[in-house]
Amino acid sequence: MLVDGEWRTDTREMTDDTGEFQRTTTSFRDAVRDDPGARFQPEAGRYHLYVARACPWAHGAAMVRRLMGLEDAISIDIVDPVRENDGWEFAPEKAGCTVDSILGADYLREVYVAADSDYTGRVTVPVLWDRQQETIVNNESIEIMRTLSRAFGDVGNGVDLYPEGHREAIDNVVKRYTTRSTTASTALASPTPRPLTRTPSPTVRRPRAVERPPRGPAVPRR
Ligand SMILES: N[C@@H](CCC(=O)N[C@@H](CS)C(=O)NCC(=O)O)C(=O)O
Repeated sequence: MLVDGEWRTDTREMTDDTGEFQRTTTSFRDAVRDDPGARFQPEAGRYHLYVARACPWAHGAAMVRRLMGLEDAISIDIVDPVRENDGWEFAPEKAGCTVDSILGADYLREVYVAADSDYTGRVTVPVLWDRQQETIVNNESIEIMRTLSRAFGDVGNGVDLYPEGHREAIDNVVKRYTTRSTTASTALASPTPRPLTRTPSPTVRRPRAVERPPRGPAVPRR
């Protein structure tokens, strides 16, 4: 995480002892509003989304961008899905990943520091960036989803993702999605919260840069 704008690796992960996800407070909590006094006004070409395809929260933001027909209006960059000690990294050489087309950064943390040089907190995806004010509008997925689904009526396809008659059901899903330590798919699939069973998840590693030398002949056992 970043502490006063400096990268630190001696901090805890966002999981508790059982491996459950622990949500921490995010810092950039503004919204794009179609309102003359708003700091962030809806405009095609002004905003940019940073996501990782491995992240369910970022995936939600990317889905709303697409469902609302905002692909041309809101650009997107995709970090390496494997996050290592230096945090989210731009790895355009990998399939499905991109450069940072805004700042040319190597790591997403540089985007956070560009928004706030003293930033303290985790460097998470998704991030909604404003080209005009050169800052992060918001880094909380559910709020980014709301912004994308509500503020860009004249820019996107006008689909209503919050229709009358379904709002209570939607709010209930959102509440569970944001308050329980579940993945979105668990929250959507089960009508009542169910205990999480713990299964060991496979460790994903980068391919080795240098191939191991071939093993020598096996030593026969006695
Ligand atoms: N508050 C965030 C949580 C997002 C989040 O935790 N993203 C994870 C990936 S799924 C992340 O970027 N983790 C990096 C870290 O914790 O250092 C949201 O819902 O937008």
